[in-house]
Amino acid sequence: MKAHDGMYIDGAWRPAAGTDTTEVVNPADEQVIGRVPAGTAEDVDAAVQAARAALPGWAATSPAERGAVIGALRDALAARREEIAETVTAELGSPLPFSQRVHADLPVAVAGSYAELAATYAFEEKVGNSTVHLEPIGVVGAITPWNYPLHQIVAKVAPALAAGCTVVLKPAEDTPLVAQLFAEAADEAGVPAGVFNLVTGLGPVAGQALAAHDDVDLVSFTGSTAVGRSIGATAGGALKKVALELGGKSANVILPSADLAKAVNVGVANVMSNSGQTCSAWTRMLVHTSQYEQAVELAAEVAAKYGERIGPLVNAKQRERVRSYIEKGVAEGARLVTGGPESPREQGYFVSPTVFADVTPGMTIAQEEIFGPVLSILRYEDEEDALRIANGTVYGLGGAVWAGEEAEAVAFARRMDTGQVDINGGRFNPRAPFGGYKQSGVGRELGAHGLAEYLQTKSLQF
Ligand code: TXE
Repeated sequence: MKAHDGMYIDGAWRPAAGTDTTEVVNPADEQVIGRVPAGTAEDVDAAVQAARAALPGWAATSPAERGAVIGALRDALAARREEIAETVTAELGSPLPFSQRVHADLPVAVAGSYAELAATYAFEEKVGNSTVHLEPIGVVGAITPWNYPLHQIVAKVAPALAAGCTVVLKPAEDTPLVAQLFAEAADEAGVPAGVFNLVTGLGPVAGQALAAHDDVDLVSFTGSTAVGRSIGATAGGALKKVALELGGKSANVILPSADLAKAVNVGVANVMSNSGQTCSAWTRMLVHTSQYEQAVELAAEVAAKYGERIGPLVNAKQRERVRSYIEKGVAEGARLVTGGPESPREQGYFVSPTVFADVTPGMTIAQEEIFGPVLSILRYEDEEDALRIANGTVYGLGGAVWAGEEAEAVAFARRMDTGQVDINGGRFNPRAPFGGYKQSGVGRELGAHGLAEYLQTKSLQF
């Protein structure tokens, strides 16, 4: 795989300050496929300085000009669809069709939405005798994870650029190659020097330096709740703005009036997708006691079919983590109906699609984010019980409700403490705000709400 041996700073690939590198490993066969520089505080500082210097010029461009640049970025990403998909397949391990359809195409849709929004967003409002100006917040430090590596980058960089901000990106160490491709696309699209900068490297070194940098105005982070909490504390201490997109333990609530087979089929597919490495995955299926055994049987059947179709987990650490959760599920008395902790293949970080029945709300596998292809099926007695279980975790990111009538599902969804709910299998909307209630995060990404995160308001009174 092609890998740059420098950082993209101030519009050019420059040698890193230090000589350390990180390996990129293909999780499907455990082979090293590339090496990228491991950034230090010095690299981060150079990138932040470039972003600071470029800020006045970029902030002064018209929204239409910014929209045109983001449109060109969208086109540059679209033109690289195959290269992006192959790169994500190599460093994340997802099957190529999924990489094409999701990892490559979704960021193109998101970039396209911000090309439009930049040009149409109301950056100026009139309120009585005042005009309110929505101005860029400044230099953004973006720290992204590996699970949807390009989507997570575009979901931060595109709205930041639309707002008139400049950016320093520290992508996940497992998936730096697609981040380098993004930098190439930004360069090709005519994003001016210093407006977008890339520093690869380790979280506790380069990520930490970026989050703590005095000259960063907003830190936008997606990743684990533990790291998010520490970034939030650092940023809060420095009184800088923070946007956090963290973990989830989303409930898929199947009401008795629903089409059970459809709800179970789609529900299992949702959890197995991307090998379960989706923060909003519906990892808890809630089924009425009268339909419980039927749902369990069907879920096990559907999950077993995913055996050959899902990719590995991203790295050995994640595989161990998922395995230990599966072992904990068994130890705490849940009923393993398919899958298990054993590796289904000799090579690669694979975990079998796994379904647990007889999961009770207090069990670890019903409370903590597993981030693997593991579904917990819980039983409820009535609607109030279902609501209590659905809302009974520290998280509130995604969710689903299925019912015979849409109105019944909507009424239930309105009572859920969560940032988004799919009604009867609703499709993901890249223009609708995405983010969490409770410990799932702070702020929103995507669409106009996502753009608003990168703005600050100034009122002029007349
Ligand atoms: O996340 P980390 P990991 C959850 C999921 C997963 C768990 C661990 O449950 O099993 O997190 O994954 C950077 N200062 N999610 O260890 O470490 C890191 O380099 C600044 C949910 O991979 O949070 C990477 O760029 N940055 C999730 C990013 O943070 C630091 C997606 C995420 O890595 C840092 C991924 C530090 N001290 C994992 N330490 C979601 N919400 O979608 C690490 N990083």
